[in-house]
Amino acid sequence: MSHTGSRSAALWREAQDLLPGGVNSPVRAFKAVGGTPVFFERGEGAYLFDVDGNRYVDLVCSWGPLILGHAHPNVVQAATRAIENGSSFGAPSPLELDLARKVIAMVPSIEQVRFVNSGTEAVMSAIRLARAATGRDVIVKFDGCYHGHGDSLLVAAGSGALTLGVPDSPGVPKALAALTAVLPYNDAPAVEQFFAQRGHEIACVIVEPVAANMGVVPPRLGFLETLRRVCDASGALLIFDEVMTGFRVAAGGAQELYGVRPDLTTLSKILGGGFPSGAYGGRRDLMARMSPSGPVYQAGTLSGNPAVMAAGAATLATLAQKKPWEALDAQGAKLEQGLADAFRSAGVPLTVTRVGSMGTAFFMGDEASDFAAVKRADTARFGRYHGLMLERGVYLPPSQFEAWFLSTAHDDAAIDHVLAAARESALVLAKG
Ligand code: KE4
Repeated sequence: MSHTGSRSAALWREAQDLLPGGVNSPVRAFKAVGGTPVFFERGEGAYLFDVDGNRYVDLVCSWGPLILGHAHPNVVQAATRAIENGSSFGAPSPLELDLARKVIAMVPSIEQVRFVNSGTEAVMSAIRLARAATGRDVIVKFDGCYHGHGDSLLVAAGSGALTLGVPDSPGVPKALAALTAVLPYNDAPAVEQFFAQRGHEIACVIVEPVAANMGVVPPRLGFLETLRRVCDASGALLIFDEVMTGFRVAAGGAQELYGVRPDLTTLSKILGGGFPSGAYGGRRDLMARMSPSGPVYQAGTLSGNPAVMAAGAATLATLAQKKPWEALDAQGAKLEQGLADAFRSAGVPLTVTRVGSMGTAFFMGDEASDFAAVKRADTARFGRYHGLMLERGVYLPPSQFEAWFLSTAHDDAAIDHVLAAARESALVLAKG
């Protein structure tokens, strides 16, 4: 199967003229894996169909939102009904209360919630709130974690553990980056040391409770508890960025799975059922500070959009009814074990990490416990693997440092197809 079929290739040539780098989000351009992006025109359940009629098992699921698979009838019906009544009112509607009730019921630490339109916007707003609530400017993030493209988060680790950050993109002011400290993920002693020296300066710690933007790296035992403890001791707020893990790893996300409660939570992806969405929420005393109930400003023309609220509510209602998390974990385990077996028997080093229905296959032999470790993965070999799997009808995220996702539509037939393709690909890679 040629995945660079004539129509995809032609569209890709035109795309590069119309859009910077040919895409609307960088990772889609296949730069990390080589080859040219595939253009899709339809999704159905666990499958994507490209513009040349090729079918793929989709392990990207729009980077997480599609936990019910593509075009789930409950979501399609809800969004269609909503939009038939008009696409936007720019005013309150019952639909936003419907989704708010569901979010507050499902996410343990959320007492009040505000909807926005992306994960980036949710994170930017939560950080502004934390800075306002504490009167402090310095924030802490972790190496290898991604929290959207807000300036304060596009920051790399400074030279020493106690120094503050440096811009990770042109256009981010040095002065702003210097207000972000970047610590090593899963390194509780480094967190303790930093807070012992500078805890009184910190507005918040923001963390992916399961890191998934360096590939999936689960939290070490006690790491999240350490964050909770140092925040309590220093007066800093703890923000769980559950854009990926929210509603994915458990009904109440990672904070339910690991039993650690943040002060604020950011959400997106599954929240909107595949529509542009975002939310931040948490303790009522904190959220009350947001305009117009309080002085902290944040606004959005299409926040609480009726079609988005309807799609999100249908998604969460379907999850609450099906309670699919054990079944998703079982399918994830089947995929993890099958991949490990395929590459072990081919003699190709592979480390598979996973939490429920999200995981990563790192092309390396040692443990994937933090950013320094996963950076040793063989990205060239991953690039070849990505192409081999694409030719065998499997659409993997086009980067070694991303997660694969399963949906409730990924039945045994879909998983078996992926594992058959992986066995063939492993043998090809073993030949060098
Ligand atoms: P958006 O602004 O892209 O909706 O969300 C940003 C964001 C925030 N927090 C976490 C934990 C995230 O994973 C993301 C976005 N995730 C990436 C996937 N690694 C989106 C894919 C892309 O950038 O195209």
